[in-house]
Amino acid sequence: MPVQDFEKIFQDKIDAEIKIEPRDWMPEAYRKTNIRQISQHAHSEVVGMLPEGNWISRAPSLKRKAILIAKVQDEAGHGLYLYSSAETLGSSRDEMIADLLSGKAKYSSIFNYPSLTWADMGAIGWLVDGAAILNQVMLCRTSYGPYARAMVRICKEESFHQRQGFESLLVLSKGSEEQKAMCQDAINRWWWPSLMMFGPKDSESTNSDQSMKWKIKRKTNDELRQQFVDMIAVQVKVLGMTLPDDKLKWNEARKHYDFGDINWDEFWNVVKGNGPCNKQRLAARNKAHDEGAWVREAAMVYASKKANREKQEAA
Ligand code: FAQ
Repeated sequence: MPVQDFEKIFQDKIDAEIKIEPRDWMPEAYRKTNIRQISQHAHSEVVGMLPEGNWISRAPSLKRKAILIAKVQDEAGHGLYLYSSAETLGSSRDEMIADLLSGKAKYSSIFNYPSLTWADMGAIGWLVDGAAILNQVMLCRTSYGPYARAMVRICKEESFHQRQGFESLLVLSKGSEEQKAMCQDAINRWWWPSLMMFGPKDSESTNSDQSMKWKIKRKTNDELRQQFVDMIAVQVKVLGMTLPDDKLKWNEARKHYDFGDINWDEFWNVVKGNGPCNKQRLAARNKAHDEGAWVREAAMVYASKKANREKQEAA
């Protein structure tokens, strides 16, 4: 069959909302862009543990500590589901991790900002997980089956993450003057980087057009960003706090909130590796990888001993 026929069958499936599965024929560019996006997503979950890991030993109560540990563990689990999903496309986990550790692979810009106070844990849950969920709810319907199925479980956990973040900020927002100020300061610092999580504006997004045709993405970067602004502009009022944007205003004609300009120079600077914590994040991942070498070696030896034993028992 000529390749055009394969391409037509593939696109017809996508148009009919039939999931693409690992053994199905797919264009090489579809495979590659899924590996790119899923592995970047997995790396984001793994690097995303670092800003929060920073506060586990300093959480203000046993309850907050238990919640934070559970959340950070969830992020590790998300990374694992996502690496497994990318592996079904023929990329090896070792390859993907090596690209992360060398700085070749991208991960979300947001995790290159420092977590300076306890209120940052609430702001990350509310804003960062909030932004992540909007994007990930759409990915539950992405066209590649293993990615879509991984996202269903991830979204359930992210939704708990966002609610715990909001609740934590709600407590601070009703506390002492210092706690209120800490809450507002965290919102001020995390607001603009959270908007950047959705990626460059649509006119600058190199992958969006093709990814929308292949239904890898179901909404554009700007559509999701607007949805996020509309959601948070309302929720911030419940906290009695403000967002650091003079131009934030309800637009009755558009039925959306207008908002100010994003600093795209800052975004690209962070994406290129020059954000406040890029070097620190990569150094932490490399250190963890080096120090975990003995665990990987032990697991391999155990697996091969177990396989030998099973072979002997079967003989
Ligand atoms: N940071 O053409 P587009 C989380 C790159 S998970 C860095 O628009 P695309 C959970 C992009 O890769 C957060 N780079 O790209 C959590 C591309 O470069 P490339 C992560 C970015 O793929 C919470 C170039 O710019 N979520 O937070 C960023 O169509 C709390 C051009 O951009 C996902 O990964 C950025 N923000 O759309 C964990 C979701 N934005 O690859 C711990 C899955 C763009 O051509 C604590 N990913 N770039 O060299 C996606 O939905 C998409 O990949 C987008 C970008 C929407 C992120």
